[in-house]
Amino acid sequence: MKTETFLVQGMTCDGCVASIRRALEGIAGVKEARPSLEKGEVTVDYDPSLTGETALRRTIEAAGFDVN
Ligand code: 9UX
Repeated sequence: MKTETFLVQGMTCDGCVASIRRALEGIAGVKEARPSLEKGEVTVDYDPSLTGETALRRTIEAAGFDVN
């Protein structure tokens, strides 16, 4: 298991938090996604043999947020 934290821009309410969590937890290999509205971050626990940083990043962007 690997844990990675991404800075997310545009996550401004609990609806955003829920959709980011749902999008990331829909990826095979993602065990848990924990967005923080206060910090503007999302921390993801995932199995690096099933997914990776690029796929996670693209999923956050596809959900409508900027990530760095
Ligand atoms: Mo809240 Mo986020 O109404 O795109 S869901 S701002």
